[in-house]
Amino acid sequence: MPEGYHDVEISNLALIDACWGASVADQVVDHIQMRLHHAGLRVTQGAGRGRFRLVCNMRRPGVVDHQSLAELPYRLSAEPISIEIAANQQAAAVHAVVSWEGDNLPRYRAPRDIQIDHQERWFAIYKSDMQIVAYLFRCMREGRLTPHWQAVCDYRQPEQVLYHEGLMRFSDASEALAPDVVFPALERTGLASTFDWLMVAHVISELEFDPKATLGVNISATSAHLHGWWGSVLDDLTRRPAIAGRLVVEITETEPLTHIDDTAAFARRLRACGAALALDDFGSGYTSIRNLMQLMPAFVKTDGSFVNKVSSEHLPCYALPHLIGLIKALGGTVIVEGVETPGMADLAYVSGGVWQQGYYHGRPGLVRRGTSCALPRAHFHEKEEPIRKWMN
Ligand code: G
Ligand code: MN
Repeated sequence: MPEGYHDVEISNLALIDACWGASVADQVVDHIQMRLHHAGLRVTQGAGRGRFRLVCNMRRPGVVDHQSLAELPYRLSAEPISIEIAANQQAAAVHAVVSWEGDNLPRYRAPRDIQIDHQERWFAIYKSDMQIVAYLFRCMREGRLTPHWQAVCDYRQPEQVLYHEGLMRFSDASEALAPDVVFPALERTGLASTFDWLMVAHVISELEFDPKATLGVNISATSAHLHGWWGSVLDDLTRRPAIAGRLVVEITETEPLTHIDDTAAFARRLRACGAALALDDFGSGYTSIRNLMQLMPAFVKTDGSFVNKVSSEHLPCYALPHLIGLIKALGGTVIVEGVETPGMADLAYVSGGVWQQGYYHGRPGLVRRGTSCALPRAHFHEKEEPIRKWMN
């Protein structure tokens, strides 16, 4: 939570009003107000509709602690607000995107940006996105999402596993919603960080449950900072090094990491508590070498397109060994993603990629196969200052 901010706002209230009308917007305001009361907070009306001033004495123990305040916007955002009657549709719900006012959070996409990004199409996109995310959060609450695990294997001994990456899937196999529809909807509505918070909690509880597992969790760039829910999670991990040492956090640059100093501060705290950072889909999207040097991730996962292009019969592209060489020269451990065939596995290996992930080694599944070794501790784990290898 940004120091000194006691004001929260429903940042998608105008959008809810435009899409579903004023009475639904009023219902959303009432719901959030009620939830704030239930959280034990005294609330006064902030400057404007959908804005609340939290009147609480944070020094008085037992009233409300700093950590639960930091998580408050995410808890409120994850809470579905039924609009069944207003929408005249069974199970229809919306989510209020609750955030601290004052914009201290590193800002990536916010709900309001959808209007700028999609102009006259925004209305239809927003309604459909909200329907998707409301359904997703409902499935999560009702246990209708199942974690699937995909191993990162050693090419030479595929039963040797670096870690298993966790991927949430709908339990119902006939579910038509695919991850490449769900995740962009989460990003566009501003609810990706709330989903990440639930996912990280889930993977940590899986680590508690299975002391032999080493597990990876994906978070979006929007969640990679210390101003939101990570503070209390990292405090908890610091107290439990046996859990932290088995956790890998994967960040994808679906958005350019414009708040790189915030992301780097997060990366340092993560390393300090013994967990590992992985930069996902490297080489696609907005990846920059400079970011790699600032974040010093233990693992860098090359985007699946690279191994795919090396093995392409028409127009092969031989960037993979150079990309792997670059990452290694900078001090990272490489994971080659998207290995689908024995030929691709061989090519990735001769390109320098010992650690591999992809359908050839195993699809994401319910059962975790193979044995995890302790995560290799790169030498920069020991030091706080950027090592020469990364910064030169
Ligand atoms: O961005 P990230 O690498 O975390 O995405 C993982 C996604 O990639 C999952 O949806 C997973 O099912 C998919 N995936 C895993 N292995 C392969 C593969 O070998 N080929 C392709 N095309 N997709 C894969
Ligand atoms: Mn990943």
